[in-house]
Amino acid sequence: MKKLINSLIVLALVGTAISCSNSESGGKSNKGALASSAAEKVYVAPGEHDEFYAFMSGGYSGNLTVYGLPSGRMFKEIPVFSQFPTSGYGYSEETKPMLNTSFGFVPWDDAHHPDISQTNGELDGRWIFINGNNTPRIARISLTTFETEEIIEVPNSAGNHSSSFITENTEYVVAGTRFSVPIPQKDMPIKDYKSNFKGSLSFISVDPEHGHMDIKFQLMMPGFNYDLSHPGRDKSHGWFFFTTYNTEEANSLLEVNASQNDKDFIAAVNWKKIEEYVNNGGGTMMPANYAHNVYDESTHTATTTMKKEVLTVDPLKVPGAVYFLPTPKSPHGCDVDPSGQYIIGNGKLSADLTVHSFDKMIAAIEAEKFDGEAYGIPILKFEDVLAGTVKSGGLGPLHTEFDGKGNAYTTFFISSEVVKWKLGTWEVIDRKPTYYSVGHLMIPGGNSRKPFGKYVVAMNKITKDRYLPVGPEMEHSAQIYDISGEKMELIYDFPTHGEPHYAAGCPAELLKNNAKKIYRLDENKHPYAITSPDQAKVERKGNEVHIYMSTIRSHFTPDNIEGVKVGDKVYFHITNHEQDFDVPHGFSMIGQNSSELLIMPGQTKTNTWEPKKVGVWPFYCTDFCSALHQEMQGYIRVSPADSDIELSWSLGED
Ligand code: RUQ
Ligand code: CUA
Repeated sequence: MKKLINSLIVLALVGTAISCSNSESGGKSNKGALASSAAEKVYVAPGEHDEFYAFMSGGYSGNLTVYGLPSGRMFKEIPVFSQFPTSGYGYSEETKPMLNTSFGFVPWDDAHHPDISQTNGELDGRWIFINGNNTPRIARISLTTFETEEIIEVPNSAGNHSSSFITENTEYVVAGTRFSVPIPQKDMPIKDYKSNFKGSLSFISVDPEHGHMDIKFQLMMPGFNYDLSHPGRDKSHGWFFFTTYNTEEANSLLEVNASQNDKDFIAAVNWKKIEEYVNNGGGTMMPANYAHNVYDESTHTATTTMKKEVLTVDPLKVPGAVYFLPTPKSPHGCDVDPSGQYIIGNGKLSADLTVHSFDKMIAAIEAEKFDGEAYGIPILKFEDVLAGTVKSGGLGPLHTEFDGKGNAYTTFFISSEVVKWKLGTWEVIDRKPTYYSVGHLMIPGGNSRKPFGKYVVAMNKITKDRYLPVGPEMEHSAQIYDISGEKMELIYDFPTHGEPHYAAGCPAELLKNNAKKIYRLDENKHPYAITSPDQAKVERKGNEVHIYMSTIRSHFTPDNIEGVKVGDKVYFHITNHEQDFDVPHGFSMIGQNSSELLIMPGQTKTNTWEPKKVGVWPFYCTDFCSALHQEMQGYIRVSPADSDIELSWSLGED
């Protein structure tokens, strides 16, 4: 046991040493003639557009950021699981329900693995999905509005990490639990983990028209850690593959106790078979409690429905649906090549990569050649399913992507490098250092049938000396390599926000002409919307004051309001009457316990304010919207609670 710890420490130190030497050589080789040709490759002239979109998970920021490739310019941060004061997401009355869960309002998560919707195994540019790792959730984001439209909580899950990957016609978005837990949850001793805890793999159906998500079934698997997953594609469409670690089912000191087995498993799940079983009435409905939050674009409002049951499936009841493929050394990434033939397990404690063959797997299943079972699930023989081993010479492989030209690219965390190798011959073609300690990498479309293999982006965990220092914590660094030739060429570094784990990219053409520019006012069905500024009004209902407000360059209507009292709850329902691209107005009220609102053209949003002090209090527009933006302001007169001053407001007539 000690030995293993020691060897891990040695590996880690070797990694650091390599990092440092990389730093020097990298620094030098980036100068001179080479640097200028690299500069040309990433230079996007003023006014020109990038060739690709890149959506990078925000990790512990809980959000998703949008970049251009190859420029590395950040275009937007899309709030998903975290409140975002910049736009009022999670603060406005309309968007607060997006963050409801069975644990109450949870305004943060850890977002890891975005995946773009697909049709026939190719990116279709409709939606992007991303997982919330901490309080298990999946979000769906529209790729026309670039806003979060839906979040579904995943019950019976904990550490929703092998998620959110989608099947090749977006039939399902899949969520596997990293931590196994008692199902249903109950009070029990932790030491009784083994064989009592379970790991759920959730298959969440996606309605093809609107994208609405619904948990179709949860597969109740043995209590391992389900780390990452990818769908089969093309010939293996209908299957889903999950890496596992801690097949030892240890519950303490996992860095040692979960590294005992020489091999863990990739779980191969025939979801088509289970779908058929479920469609024929199979499975057990189990009581549950989880939130389903949906944002309606016409009312500009989200609502929460608490769901009360979930369909569970015992894998033993569906023979032929689940198999285990032995895979060395606590595999992390689980990646499937564009043809669907090769399933790659990246054993994070090994130097070699294990590649399984889908055809061999099917042959072994048909021949019923098993090597025992785990909790009744057949284990296939390692040699029978192995397609090949990549002798990489690197240390700590994590993730693999594909360029569509027969090559794969794998990141190595400990030796800080990207290794390019050939599918089928397993020979290493090239290797390039990363700065430093790379996690995931991304090729646009690199986990679909049709990758766009021009660039690979490496997302690194440690930045150190790559940028000017800004205190103890640096933004993480991404690096772009040109992969159009035989050898990779590092052409750019750029900082990212939060901790990007995975990313998804696509050609700009796929999205840019569909991006929404305004919300049409005549389609605005928000219950507090007003169709023109002259309908602005203020209503009192008990101690609630509802202000139906309009914004248009460069005034609020109404702008001055009197008759509000201490103890009231004031709702500002603000409709932006602009119908021009990129002309939002902002709204903020002194002393409000909330953020500003940023209201898009044609949209209605609501801010609340509970005045606590008598006086005359200003509000103003926060977005520099016109030459007279500084004039875009108003006052609320707040009188004592027992005052009899009538509500009144001005519509700008004077
Ligand atoms: S996981 S590198 Cu979610 Cu590999 Cu982060
Ligand atoms: Cu409206 Cu500034």
